[in-house]
Amino acid sequence: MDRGPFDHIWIHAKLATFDPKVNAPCGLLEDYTLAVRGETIVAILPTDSPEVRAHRGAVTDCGGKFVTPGFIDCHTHLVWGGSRVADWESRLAGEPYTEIAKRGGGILSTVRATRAMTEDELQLAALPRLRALVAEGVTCVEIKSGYGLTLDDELKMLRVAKRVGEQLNVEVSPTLLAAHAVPPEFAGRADDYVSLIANEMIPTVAREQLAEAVDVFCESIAFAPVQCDRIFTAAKRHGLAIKGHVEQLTNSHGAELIARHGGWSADHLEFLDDAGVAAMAKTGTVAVLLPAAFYFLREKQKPPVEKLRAGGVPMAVASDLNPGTSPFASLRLAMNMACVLYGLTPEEALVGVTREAAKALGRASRLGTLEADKRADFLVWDVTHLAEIVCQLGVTPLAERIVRGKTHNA
Ligand code: DI6
Ligand code: FE
Repeated sequence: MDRGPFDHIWIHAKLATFDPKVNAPCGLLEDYTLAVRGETIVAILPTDSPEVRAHRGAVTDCGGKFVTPGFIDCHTHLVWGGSRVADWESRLAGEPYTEIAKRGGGILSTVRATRAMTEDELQLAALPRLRALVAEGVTCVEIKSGYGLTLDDELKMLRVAKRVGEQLNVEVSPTLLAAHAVPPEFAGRADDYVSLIANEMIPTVAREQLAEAVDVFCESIAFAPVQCDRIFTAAKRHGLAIKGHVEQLTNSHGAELIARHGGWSADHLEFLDDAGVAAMAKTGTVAVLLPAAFYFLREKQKPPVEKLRAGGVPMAVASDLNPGTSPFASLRLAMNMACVLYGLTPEEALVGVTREAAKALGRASRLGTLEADKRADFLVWDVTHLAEIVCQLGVTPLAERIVRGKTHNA
C-alpha cells in the first residue's frame, strides 16, 4: 500500500504487534513507529527510518512505552436486567447452578427481569459494564442476546447492544443467543421453541442486520446437539456465523458440531475430549476460554489447554460477563485467571484478547494485530513489562487508547 503521507505517527514505541510474521515474543518491535492515516495503520517502521524523519504531521512520542492492539472481548452477555445475587447466595449455601436453573432461577430469573425493562432502561444498566471494559482497553466487544427469548425481547436486547457500542465508540459484534434457555411458555416443548428460533428469529435478525452470529447453549440443562444442529443450519442458510457454549458442564460433543459447521468459535470447553480438540484443530475453530465462569462456579474440571496448544487450536480469552456465572466486567481479570487457573502464559493471554479474539469474531483481516492495513485501534501502556498488564489488577496502566486513529481515553 502507498505509505505516505501519514496523518499521525506514534514514535519510540515498543510495539507488541502479535503479528506471527514478526519472529519475537509477542511480535515485539523495539523502538518502532506506528503510522496512521485516517482510521488505518498504514506503516510500521523503525523510528530512525527516513519516512519517519520526513513526516510533518502530528507526532506522539511514546517514550519507549509498550503498544498493543486494542483488546477484544469476544464473549459477553453484558445486556441484562435485574440481579442474581440471590442465586449466588444459594450457591454459596451449597445449591448447585443446575438445580437453581431447574427451579426457575438462574437464566430464567434474568429473563423475567429483562423482559420487564424498556430499551432505555436496559441501555442505562448495560452502559457502566461496557464502560468498565473500555477503561481497561477494550475496543471491540461481542454482546449476546439470550435473556429475552421472544422475538421482540431478543430484538430489544440486540438493539441495546448496538446502541451502547455507538455511545462508547466500541465496535460491537452482536450475537443472537435465543437458544440460551427454553422459555417458560415453551416448557416441555423445546422443539417448538427451536422451530421459532430457526423459522422466525434467525430470518428476522438476519434481515434487520441485528446480529452477525448465532450462539447456542448446548448442554444437558439447555439444548441438545440435534436441536443446536437445526439452529446452526438455519443460521447458515441466512448468512450468519456460528458459535456455541459447549462442553461447559458436561461433554455433549458440541465443539465437534460447531467445527463441522465451520463455526467461528467453541466456548467454555471444560469437558472437551480428544475428538473435540482434533475437530477444532482441523477447521481452525477458535477455543474461547472463560476462566471467570469456571472460578465463580467453583468448577473442578479445566479445559484441556495443553492438548489445545499441542493441536495448534487458537485460544482466545474472554470475560463471559453475565449476571449469573461471571459478574465481572474485567477482561484483565479473565486474562489473569486464564494464567493462574488454566496455565496460559501471559503472552497467550494477551494473544487471546487480541489476535485470537479477532479470529473468534471473524475479524482477523481487520483487527487483532498491529500491521499495515489493519484498523488503527491500539493501546499505549505505561508498564515496564508486558506481563504486568495481566499480572497487576486494580490499577489500569493505560496511558492512551486510540480508536480508529483517534485518541479516545475512557
Ligand atoms: N453459560 C454461561 O456461562 C452463561 N450462559 C451460558 O450459557 C451463564 C448465563 C447466566 O447464568 O445468566
Ligand atoms: Fe457465556
